[in-house]
Amino acid sequence: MGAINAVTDLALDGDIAILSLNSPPVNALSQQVRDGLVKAMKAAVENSATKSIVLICEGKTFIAGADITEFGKPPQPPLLPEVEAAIENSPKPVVAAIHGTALGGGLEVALCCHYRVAVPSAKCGLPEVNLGLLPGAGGTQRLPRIVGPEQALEMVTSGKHVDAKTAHANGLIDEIVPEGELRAGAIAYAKRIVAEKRPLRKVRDSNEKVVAARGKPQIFADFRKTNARKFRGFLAPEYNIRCIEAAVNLPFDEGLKFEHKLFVELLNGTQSAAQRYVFFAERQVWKIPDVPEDTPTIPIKKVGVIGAGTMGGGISMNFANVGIPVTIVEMKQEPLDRGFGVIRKNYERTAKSGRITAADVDKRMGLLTPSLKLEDLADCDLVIEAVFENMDVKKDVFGKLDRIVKQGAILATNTSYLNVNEIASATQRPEWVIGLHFFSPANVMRLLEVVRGAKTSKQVIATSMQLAKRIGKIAALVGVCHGFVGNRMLAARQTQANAMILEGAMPWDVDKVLYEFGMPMGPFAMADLAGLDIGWSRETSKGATIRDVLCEMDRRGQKTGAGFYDYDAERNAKPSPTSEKVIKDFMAKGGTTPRKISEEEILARCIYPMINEGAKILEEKIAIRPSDIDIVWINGYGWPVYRGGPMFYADTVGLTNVVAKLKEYGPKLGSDFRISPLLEKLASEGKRFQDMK
Ligand code: 3H9
Repeated sequence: MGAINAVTDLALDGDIAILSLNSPPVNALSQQVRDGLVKAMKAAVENSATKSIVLICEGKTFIAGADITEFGKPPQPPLLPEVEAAIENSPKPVVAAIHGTALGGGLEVALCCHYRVAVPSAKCGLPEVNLGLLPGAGGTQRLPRIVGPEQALEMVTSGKHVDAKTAHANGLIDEIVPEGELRAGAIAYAKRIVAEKRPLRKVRDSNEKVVAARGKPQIFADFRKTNARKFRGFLAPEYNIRCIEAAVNLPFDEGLKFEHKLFVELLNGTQSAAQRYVFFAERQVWKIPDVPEDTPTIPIKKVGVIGAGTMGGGISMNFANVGIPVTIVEMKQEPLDRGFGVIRKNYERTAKSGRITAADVDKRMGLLTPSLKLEDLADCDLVIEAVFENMDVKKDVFGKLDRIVKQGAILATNTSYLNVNEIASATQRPEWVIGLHFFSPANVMRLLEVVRGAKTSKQVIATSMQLAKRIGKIAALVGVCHGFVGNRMLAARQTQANAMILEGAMPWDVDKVLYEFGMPMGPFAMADLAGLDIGWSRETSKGATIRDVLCEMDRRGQKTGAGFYDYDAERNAKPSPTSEKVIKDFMAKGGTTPRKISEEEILARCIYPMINEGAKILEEKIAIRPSDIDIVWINGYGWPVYRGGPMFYADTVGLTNVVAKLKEYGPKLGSDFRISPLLEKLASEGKRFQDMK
């Protein structure tokens, strides 16, 4: 008894052995933890004074899974199945005592215990799918034996955590013990098991639920069909489904073998490598080298938003959702009323779907105050401007805000392109000015680009990042340049997409390639969705671009039923003979003979110039690290997570290949195109973006 190793301890409480783990931050199953568990189990079993064993964790959580940092390195014994066998085959009952989260390998270990107790705040889940994996230590075989194949399918493919109450109801947890009394509750439970001489219950032996689903392939066919859109492009959900199918159709040990085979395949594949990379990227993005974590922040108790349009309304909802009151200012009553109407409708739609209650709608609406006067923003702690994208207009607004808003408040612009330093120069307090670039629809999209001006104070940056977390966003800190990180790279892609439709590719050819690559839609479908007339006016239109001509023909995108595509009443897109003619006429006028452009060229010319732009962004220190760029693209533009973002993707392609292709297509990329020196340097040194320090 006593310390087994640095992270494992065994103690006696009467005849109950308490096996406790203490491996911060999340008690992940590192080699040391696995080793400790095997040794501690052996010691507990061999100790004649022990009748039962309680497995419990110190710190904020039960075991949160395998140690993800060990993946991709040679496995070090003892492996997880050995740990599990030591527990499951113990002749003395083992009780898992769960608090925080029992996730992945953590839940798999708990499933090898003979009984499980948890506090009400605990959660269980198999989130491996989010890392491009499947539960590879028996989870796919044991879980359906407890909760049934339907619920198991849902849990392993969504990765969602189940709360203790639900877990108790579906048999995953045997007993809920009072909050804060886990240890005592688990010991009491273990004593009861011993006193009542309960059997050594092994999940692996419980076949009732899986047998009941045998011969019903429809369960799986239906599940695949319902989720086809959500799973598009991902390998892991399908592999998880196959494993649950195996649990239903194969004996336990064969199911385990099948699971192991598929797990290894996923683990060695690029998708999981990408998704594991994203897991860490999402955590890195909050870390700002020159803004320490203990930088003081400003309490944000009241927010002002200027503009009740799509952006302003969406931005305001984020704050109301977390209980922060917002004053929304418009210049005229009519757009103000319209904006409030749209917000209410949005909330009501969410309420209808059951995600919030009718009372929530009223509460959130009650936090929003309409106003026609900037003066009403005087006592706000943060004011976000979401007015027309024009420098003069923005400077005018900031000049006024500077005079009206109290000192010590953050003045933020939601500009998506403009120079935040110039906007800040319209005030006497540029250190209080920052860009908060929300993505449309602002109440839905997870990304926030926090744009640091040359003079923005660290306190303002720290507050903005903290606030982003509070409203459920993922924030990337970026520097000032035209379009910041996301839109600047988007422009590089758009230039090529526009060029290619003047060389012979049709908009739907380009879109198809990007859709198949995994993007939610291609650039032309996206333009149609956004509206081709953004920033366009009939008065100034010169008919110089295809977009000009389409707008002049009132083909302004989905909202007018036509743009690059034709749309039916349900807004289904069809390739349009009209826009095809517009494009061909354009080419004829320019004397271009259309040529067949291969899918490979379309992909390379869309993606590689983006990567090149990303490299320039790094050179200019507009982004802190390559993975921040990937976070922007995944969360702001729907870049497929299983490709890890453009910079990670470049690493998988190999930077020398990227450079070679950029050189090959060079003459077609436009006279302004230059290869980034950083990209060339990394390529010539055989390095990856991930190797940048
Ligand atoms: C698995 O189990 C495979 C098995 O089926 C099969 C094996 C054969 N490993 O998120 P936080 C770090 S796959 C290593 O900010 P929170 C994290 O990087 C695994 N490190 O805290 C961060 O480090 P830093 C299945 C991990 O309170 C720190 O811990 N399990 C791991 O917001 C704090 O993390 C999962 O996928 C790990 N497993 O959330 C669970 N987990 O401070 C993944 C975390 O240096 N983890 N770290 O940035 C989570 O979902 C959340 O971390 C959790 C806590 C909910 C636990």
